[in-house]
Amino acid sequence: MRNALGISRMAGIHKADLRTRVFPGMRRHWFNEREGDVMSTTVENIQRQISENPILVYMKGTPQLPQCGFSAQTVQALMACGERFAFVNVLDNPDIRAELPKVANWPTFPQLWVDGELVGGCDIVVEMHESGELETLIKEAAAKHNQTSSGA
Ligand SMILES: N[C@@H](CCC(=O)N[C@@H](CS)C(=O)NCC(=O)O)C(=O)O
Repeated sequence: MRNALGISRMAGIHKADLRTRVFPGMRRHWFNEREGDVMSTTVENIQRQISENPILVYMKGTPQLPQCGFSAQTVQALMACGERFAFVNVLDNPDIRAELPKVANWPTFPQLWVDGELVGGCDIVVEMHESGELETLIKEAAAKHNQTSSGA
């Protein structure tokens, strides 16, 4: 599914928001927040998160401690793919919880975004996981990103 944000890659280097974290746990990294990000609007922060993180899930709670069954099922499917992904806990970010459904044209959480595009919520992710489609999508996104970041 195409997202409604019309996001394009942003020029320059942006460090991810503090509130965007990378899972799985043993290799987890917390990114430093750019000073300027404090001045950004919520929509700008969302756009940056989506453009900087090839595999990103907006969820309730954290991958270790999901606070909703839909988010739990989604991260379980995602973790089964074995690739690093970023998450944003919308319970810690009420501004993002309020804005993202409007700009994404998707009313609920979780939301999985891959390569700047909205894949869908729990039902779609679980269905794709069962068909094997999710793993293919995630592996391809991770491989493409690894290639790009190694300068290949
Ligand atoms: N069928 C949806 C279920 C998700 C859902 O209903 N989420 C609700 C409850 S967690 C939600 O995000 N409501 C809006 C909100 O809490 O901000 C899916 O596939 O993701």
